[in-house]
Amino acid sequence: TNYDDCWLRYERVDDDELRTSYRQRLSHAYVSEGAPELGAVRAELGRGFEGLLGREPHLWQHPPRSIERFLVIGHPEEMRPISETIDPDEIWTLAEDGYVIRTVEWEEHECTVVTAPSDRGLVYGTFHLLRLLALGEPIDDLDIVEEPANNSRILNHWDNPFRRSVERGYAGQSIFDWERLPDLRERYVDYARLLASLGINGIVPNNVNTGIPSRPTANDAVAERAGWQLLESENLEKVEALASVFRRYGIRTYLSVNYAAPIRLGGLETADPLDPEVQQWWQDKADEVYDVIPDFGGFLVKADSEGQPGPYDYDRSHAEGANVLAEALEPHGGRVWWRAFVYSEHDDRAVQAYETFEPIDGEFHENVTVQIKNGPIDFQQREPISTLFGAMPETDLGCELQLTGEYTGQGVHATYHVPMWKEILEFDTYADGEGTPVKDVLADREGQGIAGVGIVGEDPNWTGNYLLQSNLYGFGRLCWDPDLTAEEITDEWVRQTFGHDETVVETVSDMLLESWDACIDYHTGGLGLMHMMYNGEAALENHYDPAPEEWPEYVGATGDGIGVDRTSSGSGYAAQYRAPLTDLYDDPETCPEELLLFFHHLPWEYELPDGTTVVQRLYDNCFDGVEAVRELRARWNGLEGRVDDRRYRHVAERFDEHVVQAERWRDALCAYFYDHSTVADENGRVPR
Ligand code: BDP
Repeated sequence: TNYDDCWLRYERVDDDELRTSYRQRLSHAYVSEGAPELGAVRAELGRGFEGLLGREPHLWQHPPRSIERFLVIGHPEEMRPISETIDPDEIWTLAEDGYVIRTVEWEEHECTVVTAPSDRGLVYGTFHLLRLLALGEPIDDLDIVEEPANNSRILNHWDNPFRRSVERGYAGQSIFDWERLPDLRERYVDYARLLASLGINGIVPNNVNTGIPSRPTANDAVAERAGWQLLESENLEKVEALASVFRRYGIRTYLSVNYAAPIRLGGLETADPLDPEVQQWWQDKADEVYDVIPDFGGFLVKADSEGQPGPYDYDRSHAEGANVLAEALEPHGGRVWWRAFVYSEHDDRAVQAYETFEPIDGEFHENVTVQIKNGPIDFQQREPISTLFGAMPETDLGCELQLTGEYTGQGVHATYHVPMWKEILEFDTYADGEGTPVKDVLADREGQGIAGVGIVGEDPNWTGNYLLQSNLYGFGRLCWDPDLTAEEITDEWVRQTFGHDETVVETVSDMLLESWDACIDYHTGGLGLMHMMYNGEAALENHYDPAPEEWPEYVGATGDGIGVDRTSSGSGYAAQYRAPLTDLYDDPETCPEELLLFFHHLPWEYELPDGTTVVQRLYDNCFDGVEAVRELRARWNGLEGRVDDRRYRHVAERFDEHVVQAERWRDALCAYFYDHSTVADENGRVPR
């Protein structure tokens, strides 16, 4: 193909001993048949072994008696080498998506067994085995038992059907070609493979902005966001075609739907969720969708947010709003993912999601998941963790993360999000006393999980900047196992992507792991400020260039100080946390420095614990951030000759631009801090 294989490159294993051992154990494969997922398993084995081992496996429909060692993939009870060596109860009691990979002795044979309670589990187990080979791990004595921590692991595409633009996409057009569907593209299969290799089990292929704003808008991007049309009867066949590809890889398809669909599609007068005709319309629509797509996942909804219609149009609560869809999906096993990203005119946007949702905890149907962005503002470089994760014990919750780098340098800056996501998932909410991190809140219940705003587009490398493939990889791995460390995930990605040259592995890993800190420093000054980007008048706002003066309410710069008072006595955001956190953030002496100005408005010359003033720290961090990016570039440049030329040059060019942009941010921010504070930089770097 003319696009990249990402981490599924399957390059030849060049260690002779390992390759020999892999070949001896795996060249003959007895693989169960039947389900479409097993077709995917066989295809992947063929592709993987051809690359890694230089030959496709011999596939058997019965145990190959004459072969000493072989691979067995199938369900327990179905195949003797499995049923006679592994207690089926062990498998049937695993989570549905779990699997076991084990070396067993069966009769005269040594078998490598991959088994699982579901077809999807067999897909995951197969990809895991291939990953072991790509990572050069020994496989002589395997005993791996895996279960995903999170039940739902979903990608949200902000892709606009029909025009194929991608909202906040920086890697070209949408890969989904709705005009041509139900005709399929090879690229769908390859995307499904990438996702399945990580254990992603759901996709929403269309933007949460589905068009039809309840208020008229001058924004012509809205006309492009015609996602509501996918629910039209004649388009469901297209959705099913796409779903049929993803289904083979264990991935369920969902749709973003527009809350006013009963009006727009059904010709009703209202979309009031308490109106019986509206309820009937959703039920009929759900029946129709499931007739065409029997394993349809459900609906994702952005309601009453940024011009999208919602229950507030009818004075109904968000629970009433979500429940009507939930009732329609319920008989079919579908689920509503209802976004908590709701805000309107308010002095402090940070407090709004909690004010909207916390009071209605417990009022949602069982098949509704409230999908909460990681922070209270909007995917900023670093935010405190949303108060809602600790505030809705009676509701199924999902965490929404952003893979695409809307605020972290888009397709240019090499900003790796995994360290940020670790910080989010490890954050202690105190929801159930000390030791209730976000990852446990999410893993606690079946109707929960993690959703990520996608990053791929038509670009040959999928993600704009090649290095940003790591964000898709890391997202999937963390959804599966949030206990993995950032270092482990990064090492896996680099080895599968660039091979095992230790200099490359170490250099690229360190670069990625340090990139987020640098990004925070030059984009924000590192003390919790945010939202200092340029918006612009264009159809879709820019959100890339610096413009600290554009959103004064988020920055709180005045002649006497900077930051926003969000303490209990300020906007009240800090008071939405559980008690120990409220106290922590309320007091500038205990508030973590990296969030200080998010919670407090402080004098420019307020002294930090080491004696440096706030304004001086802002200057210093901005300069340090640029230095760090220069350092990243230098380290990448040191890899010339160790990474193939095409990838080397592509990334090197991005780094040249990354440095330029980091300098622009530093200069714009420092000038702004100086203008308001009139305090000179001690080191004379900021023009006066
Ligand atoms: C903001 C994006 C906007 C999205 C919105 C959302 O700028 O394009 O539509 O989030 O999450 O960050 O709905």
